[in-house]
Formats: sequence, C-alpha cells, structure tokens
Amino acid sequence: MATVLDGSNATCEAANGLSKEKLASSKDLFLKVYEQLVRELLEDSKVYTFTEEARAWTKKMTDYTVPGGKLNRGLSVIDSLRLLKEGNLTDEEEFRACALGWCIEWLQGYFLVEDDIMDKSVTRRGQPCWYRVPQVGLIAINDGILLDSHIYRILKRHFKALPIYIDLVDLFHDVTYQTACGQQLDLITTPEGTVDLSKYTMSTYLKIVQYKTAYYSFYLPVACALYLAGEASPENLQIAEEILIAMGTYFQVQDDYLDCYGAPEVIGKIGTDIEDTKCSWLVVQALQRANDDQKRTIEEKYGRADPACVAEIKKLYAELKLEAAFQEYEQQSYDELTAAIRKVDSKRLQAVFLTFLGKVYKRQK
Ligand code: DMA
Ligand code: MG
Ligand code: MG
Ligand code: MG
Repeated sequence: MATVLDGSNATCEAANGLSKEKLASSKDLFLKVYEQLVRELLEDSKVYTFTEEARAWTKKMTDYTVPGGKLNRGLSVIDSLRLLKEGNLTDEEEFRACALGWCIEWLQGYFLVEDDIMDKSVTRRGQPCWYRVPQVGLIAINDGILLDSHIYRILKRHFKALPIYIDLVDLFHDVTYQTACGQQLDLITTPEGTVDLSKYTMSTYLKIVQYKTAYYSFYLPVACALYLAGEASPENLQIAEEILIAMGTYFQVQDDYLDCYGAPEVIGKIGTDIEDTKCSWLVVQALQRANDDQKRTIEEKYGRADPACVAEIKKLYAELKLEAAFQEYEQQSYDELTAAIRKVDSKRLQAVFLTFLGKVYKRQK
C-alpha cells in the first residue's frame, strides 16, 4: 500500500515541508543552547552558591547524562513549532523552543539515571550507566533529583515573564507524575524473585507503557510546542494526547523488541528485560502463543540472570516467531497511526504528527 510516509525522513519532509537542512540546523542551534543553559545553571547563585568541587561535579554529571542521546524528544519541540508557525519564528521563539526541548531532555536524563539503577542496567548511550561510573555509585540517586530540579531553574529563568509560565510548570509536574506512576507499575508488576505470569496481560502492558514512556516522550514535546505557538486549546491538547499516546505505545514496543534483538553497539545499551522479569511486549506475546510446555519454560527460566536461562527464553521466542509478530505489529501500528492522523482537521497538526512518526518508524536504535 502506498503511504505518505515510507519511514525515510526525505519522504516525510517532502510531504510536510520540513527540509533535511532545516532539521540539521535545528540540531546545531539546539546544541548551542545546551551550552548556554548549563553555563547559566552553574553560575546561578540566587538560591544556592556552588563550591568549586560541586560545580565541577554538576558540570560533569550533566554533560554525561543529558545531551548524549538521539535528542528526538527535545528537537521535536522546535521542529513542531516550526511546522505550527509555518517557519515564521523569531530568534527569541527559536531559543525558547530549544530551552523547552532541553527541559524534556533533562527530564529524560533524570528518569534514565534512576531507571538504570532500578533495572540494574550496565550501559546507556554507548557508555557505562552514570551510577556505574567509579566514584558515583548511589550518589547518582541524588544527581537524578538535581537534574529534575534543573528543569524548574531553566523554566524560571526563561519563561517566568510569560503568561504560559504556570501552564508549563504544571505540564512538567503532571508529566513527571505520570512517568513515575508508569515506572511504579513497571516495577511492582515484577517484584524481585517472583514470576507471576497471570499479571503479564496486554492491558497491564498498555497501561505501563502509556504512563512510563508515551506521555513524556511524545505528548510532552508537542504540548510544549502548542503552548509556545499559543495554540494549546483543550481540543488541540486532546487530539495531541490521543495520537501521541498511541505513537508512544508503538515506540515502547520497539524499545522492548530492541532490548532483545537490537545490537548493543547500535542501541547503546545492553538489554536486561528477560533477566529483570519485565512485563515486556515480547513476553506478553509469548504467553499468548505458548502451549502448556512452553508456559512452563517461561515460568522456570524467565527472570533469571543465568545466561543459559536467557538463551532458553530467546530460543522460545524464536520458536514462537516473535520477530515476525513484531514486524506485523509495526506495520499495523503505522497504518493505524497514519489513518488517525489523516482524520485530524488541521494540516499543520497533521504535519507535526507525521514528522514525529517519521523519526521513529522502523528505527534501529
Ligand atoms: C523506560 O523504560 C522508561 C523510563 C521512564 C526511563 P525502560 O527501562 O524499558 O527503558 P530502557 O530500555 O531505556 O532502560
Ligand atoms: Mg531500563
Ligand atoms: Mg525500566
Ligand atoms: Mg527497555
């Protein structure tokens, strides 16, 4: 079937008027704004004055945990705002979109620092997880809290004078709450040392991923752009929520797939979902397809650190043809998402959603 998007950015941009050059220039500007925001945080002495040692720690910690990812979430604020305003942004508007984009990347840095401790992960973005860096250890817990606090320092400095300030603070608070609730569901569905397969249903899975991933990764960037554009009406926010929660769900299914089948050199992290007994899309699918014997294998081998057990689970996934099941899911999600987006009245909003979808469709990392 011919679709507006074929997964390559080129097709997506041609359909929506955001050129490759424009996307690249967003990134250059975005990275410059990072340097400014860090400088401001380190020089900010309104409520706290750094010692030299603390300043150096914060700089190192922030550089290590905030800017090293794909930056899709952060860049989506400026890319979305450009589409909403059809390219007519003042320098100030561009700066604000970047600053808000960085607030999302800071939020992501915060959640990942904590997530890697809780998931006992080893690497992130191609380097050791922050808590595994010598001299860091559990200081990372407090570093995460600091990253979260930085968001509100940035918002105060750059948005306090605007009428949307309180809406933005509220939005970041709400989305942080939603994400932490999703993380809670993710963690309590699999208390250490137990495997209760009856909990691994599709409805539990969907609830976990909607809250732990979709709100902060997909809804938040577009909601920020809508506020900056002066178009955050309840109707627009609701349409954005509907489409972007579905898109974020698809994104987390990809994350679960890549946890098992992605190459660590490409995804920058070593999967731990099988060892951690996670309610992953793969195990939910496996349970739906498994016969009694295969269910017993899952009961006995899932959630064990022993590499032989992990290998047995992967073998079972192969028997149950889960790679093909994922490909089928991916195509179906893509078709459903594009159909839903085409029903949106505003062509500009359509372009925002299609551009975001183009960034993640068939991603390898
Ligand atoms: C990620 O879930 C969710 C948050 C809020 C960080 P995950 O543990 O599957 O993420 P990752 O695979 O990146 O560790
Ligand atoms: Mg994790
Ligand atoms: Mg996790
Ligand atoms: Mg994962």
